[in-house]
Amino acid sequence: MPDVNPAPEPRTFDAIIIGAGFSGLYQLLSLRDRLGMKVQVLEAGDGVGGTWYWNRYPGARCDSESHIYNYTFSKELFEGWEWSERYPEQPEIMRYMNYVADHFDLRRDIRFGTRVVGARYDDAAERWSVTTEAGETLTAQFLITAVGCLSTANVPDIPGLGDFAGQWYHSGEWPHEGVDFTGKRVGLVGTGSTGIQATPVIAEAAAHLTVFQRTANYSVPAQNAPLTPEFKQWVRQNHAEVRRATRSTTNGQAFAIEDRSVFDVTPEERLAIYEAAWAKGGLQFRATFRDLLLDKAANDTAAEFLKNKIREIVKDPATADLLADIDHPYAAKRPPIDSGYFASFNRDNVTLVDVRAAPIERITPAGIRTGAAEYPLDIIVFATGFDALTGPLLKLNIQGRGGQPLARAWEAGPRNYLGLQVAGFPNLFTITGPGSPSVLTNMPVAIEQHVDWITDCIAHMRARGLTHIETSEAAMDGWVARVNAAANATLLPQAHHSWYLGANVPGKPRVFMPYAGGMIRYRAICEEVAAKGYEGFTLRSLAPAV
Ligand code: N01
Repeated sequence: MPDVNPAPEPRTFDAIIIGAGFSGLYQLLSLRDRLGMKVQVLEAGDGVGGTWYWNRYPGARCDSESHIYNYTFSKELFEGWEWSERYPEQPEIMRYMNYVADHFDLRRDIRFGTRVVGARYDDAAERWSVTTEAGETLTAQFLITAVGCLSTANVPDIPGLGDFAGQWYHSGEWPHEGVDFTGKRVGLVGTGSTGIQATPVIAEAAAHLTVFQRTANYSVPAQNAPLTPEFKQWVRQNHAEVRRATRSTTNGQAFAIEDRSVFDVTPEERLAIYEAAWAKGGLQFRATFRDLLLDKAANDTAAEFLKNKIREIVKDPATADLLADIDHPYAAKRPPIDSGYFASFNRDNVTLVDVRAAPIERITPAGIRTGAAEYPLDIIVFATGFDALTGPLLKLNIQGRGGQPLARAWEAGPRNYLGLQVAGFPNLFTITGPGSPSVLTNMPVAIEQHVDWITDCIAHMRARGLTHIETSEAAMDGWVARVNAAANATLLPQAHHSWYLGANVPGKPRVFMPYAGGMIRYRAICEEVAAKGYEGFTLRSLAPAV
């Protein structure tokens, strides 16, 4: 006779991981296959990919070069994949993520279409209790967030958006079926990395594109191209070298920052260096001199070069002036790279609108109205960025010991230890959390380091019969001071409206969030903490029940 009460699906786990992007997939693999733990990944999307699952906007492409924008922990995995272009496009990254999930049979432990709406530390049980949007509750000893840094869309609160008669989209929540711009009048708000990638692609398709610029931005050409068969072969045969290279640089990139000052060379030599870097393209422009991000006078030379390039490319002098009217040091905001951004403004169907001089006042049924004019539009694209770093964590409604909300603990800005743990939130690990190098690096390198550290830490605990780990207020105070000192040693805080500082979200505390001391130093600190028996953490074992 069949069982009338079949065993309910197991809802208790050793670890719950939230998110199935780069971080979640590797964390699942590490805990399940390395440590033999019972793990459940909860993922809001219907597939793997994380940030790349949602960011499908036109022109979406990674700014790290493809051969280093992947995992390097497995030689076999690395050698089984081949990228097609210097910079991978979003669909190719999605194919890669699915390749990884298939290779390690990860999907069986991922629950898709499952959005986490709450996570509470149960003081009595000393376990995490996680609630999904469908009302289900799952519990686990460890809770690990793998929610990414840029996964909470920032749609500006502009009056009238609800009245717009056309369609509007945010780049980070792009419809999977795509958007047809043919014959449409499109307005694009935002000129960060996303707007700069999307502009040339939308301009090709739309009847007219109006770009609403509040803050002008630098950009260096990506010089994207298909990879040659020789380069592909070199990559396949050099897994160890790629891994070594990306682990030996400050930013997790394959290029090192040159050990020379802007002022070690003559102006002519400097110009030749900048020209060569411009021709080579990509983020390594910022690695041409060691003091670009340390000394304003040094930075000014790069800024001037890049502003001159804008004036050379853009034919209309008034438009060129507006695009080159940049108010922050080069690379103090995340430096974009592009494929034809400035040249797009030479097209007859592209217009630049200065919304710093005349801010957007409201969205009308017909389009966007600024202080100077009304622009009729069929489609509005918001490339307005994200509630970065803290947004994706706070959205989870995490409550620690005694029901303390993470939002309250972080009222004045994020406070944690190594970007990994918050006092009062035992057994919670935040992969690439604020206070870690994360967005200042090539993300897969930072992710592998965090996941390896967390996995080693849990292995250490299990080997000793320890069940709980928690950091302290004192450790957090010390770390926050180091994060601030690292940022203040650079020009990064000088971009007052950058999302690194939380300045793009009204009401968000202004705190420089990522650790700017570099990946090498950060890795060494984390290794030292572990070597000293997890200094700054208390490890203990739950008293056995009597
Ligand atoms: O967002 P942003 P993003 N009215 O915050 C403007 C990563 N990324 O999506 O500077 C008018 O940088 C805002 O103006 P201002 C990368 O780390 C990676 O472009 O606040 N304008 C700014 O121009 C990147 O840094 C890749 O004055 C408004 C823009 O919107 C991060 O994502 C590709 C406005 C937002 O720029 C975020 O980039 C793309 C308003 N009310 C992105 N509100 C790859 O590597 C905001 N803006 C693939």
